[in-house]
Amino acid sequence: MTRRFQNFINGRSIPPNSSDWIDSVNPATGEVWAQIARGNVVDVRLAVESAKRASEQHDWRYNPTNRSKILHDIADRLDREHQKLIEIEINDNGKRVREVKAQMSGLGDWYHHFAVATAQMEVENLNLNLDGVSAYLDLIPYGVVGAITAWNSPLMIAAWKVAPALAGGNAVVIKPSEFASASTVVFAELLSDTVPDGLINVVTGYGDEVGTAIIESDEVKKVSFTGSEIGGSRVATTAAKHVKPVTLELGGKSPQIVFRDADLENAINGIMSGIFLSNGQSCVAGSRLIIHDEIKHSFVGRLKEKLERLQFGDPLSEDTDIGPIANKPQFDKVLSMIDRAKQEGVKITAGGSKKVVSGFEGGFFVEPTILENVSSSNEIWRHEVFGPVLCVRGFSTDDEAVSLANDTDYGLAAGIWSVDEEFANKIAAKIDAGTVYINHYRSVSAFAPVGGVKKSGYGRELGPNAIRDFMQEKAIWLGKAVMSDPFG
Ligand code: TXE
Repeated sequence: MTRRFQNFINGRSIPPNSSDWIDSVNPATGEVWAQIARGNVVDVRLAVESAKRASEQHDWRYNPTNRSKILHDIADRLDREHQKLIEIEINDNGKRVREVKAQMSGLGDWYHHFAVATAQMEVENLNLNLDGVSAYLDLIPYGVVGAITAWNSPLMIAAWKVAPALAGGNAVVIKPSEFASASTVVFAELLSDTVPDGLINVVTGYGDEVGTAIIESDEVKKVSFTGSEIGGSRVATTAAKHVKPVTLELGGKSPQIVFRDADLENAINGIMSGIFLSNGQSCVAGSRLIIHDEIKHSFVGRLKEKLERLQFGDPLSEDTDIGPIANKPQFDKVLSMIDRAKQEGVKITAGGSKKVVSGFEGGFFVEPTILENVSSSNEIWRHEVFGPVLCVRGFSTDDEAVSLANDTDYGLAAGIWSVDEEFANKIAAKIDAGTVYINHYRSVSAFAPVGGVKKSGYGRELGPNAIRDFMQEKAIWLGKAVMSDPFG
């Protein structure tokens, strides 16, 4: 019997109202390893009602000290038991165990961070610069927050929404990607005796069924989405009909600019980390290398040498450098985009094909790929692949480098490699992106906001405003003097 992952509502695992299930395919084998509940609007209604009740509990809504304690309890539980989540997530999205271990061992840190942050929040008195009145700012929870997540890093993406949302006095209904839902369900089950019933609910299923039902529910007052541009646009459209705020963490086509004076070993590691770790399945993947003409050939040559040494294999093995692409649609998308690039005259300098891995013949493996002779009109330059595909273009002047970097409809992240930090900061100021890394790439911290400009979405996650983004400001005024007769 295939293992089944049910919805998690009001502190319990329950089967889907539809009695229908969706197969989960292990991308390393291409075989079904589990099934998830095919949730529907009835499940969503149950989850939202449960979340509403939990969010209205006095000791939750009005007691940040209690919220801080529960967030610390969540973090402690994850610190102790995150190992139970590792294999589950890898079975779903094929990410390498070395990366997933690191992500899961740090999962509790996101909840610790917001446990501390919520305890530090203070009432803010407003300087009205008016006589006879004073005012202060009250921050009130939305109540029920919908969190819609993607398959590339399900539990880290969920943590960036759930931890600040709970810190802000809300309850959440999470809809993970139908391609990788299992670890989110197990996460909620793991916390069942740590978190008051109803604060964390998980309804699995399709985006246009469960996702839409969450957004359309009257009691869901805010939606936080991570996924594709088209998914985000549909989410925002549905939300707009219900006058509901959304945060959109969408795709990117992030540039990495390497100047002549760069520390090339450092830059090579930064480029490899940016596009070939996680098979480039990261929102901030540095998929466009923009490099000075004088160093391009040798730099690309060294990248190729590094790629040739990488080992394909079982994502559960510590020896594996390259695991499978996360799911079949994504596997097909990556290969078809490479094929179309070839037809458009792009040159394949490395990789470019699927890889048959011994023992994993049914897996979705793709060779790390380097493309040259790319022009601004090529699809591969304009659109997110979300795969291990690096486009390379040269430049001769600094202005040309900036112009190429900004030659995109997206603006999530960018990398700048130059030992002249003053110069690098001047370039960073000209780059349209939510995050710019200088002589570094891809790190994240709860203290630094994450998010994009242009078609990479809007709103931010993490950073100094993360909790406030899940709360609403209410100005409370106090009259200090008798009001004069307005018609006197
Ligand atoms: O995204 P989707 P997918 C990009 C990447 C990838 C593409 C598709 O380019 O190739 O998106 O990936 C839910 N109403 N990124 O399929 O479809 C859906 O069920 C409500 C970049 O994962 O956007 C899932 O839970 N919900 C991104 C979530 O949205 C809807 C990370 C994401 O699914 C919905 C992942 C709807 N109409 C993919 N449509 C990043 N920047 O990190 C879908 N969903």
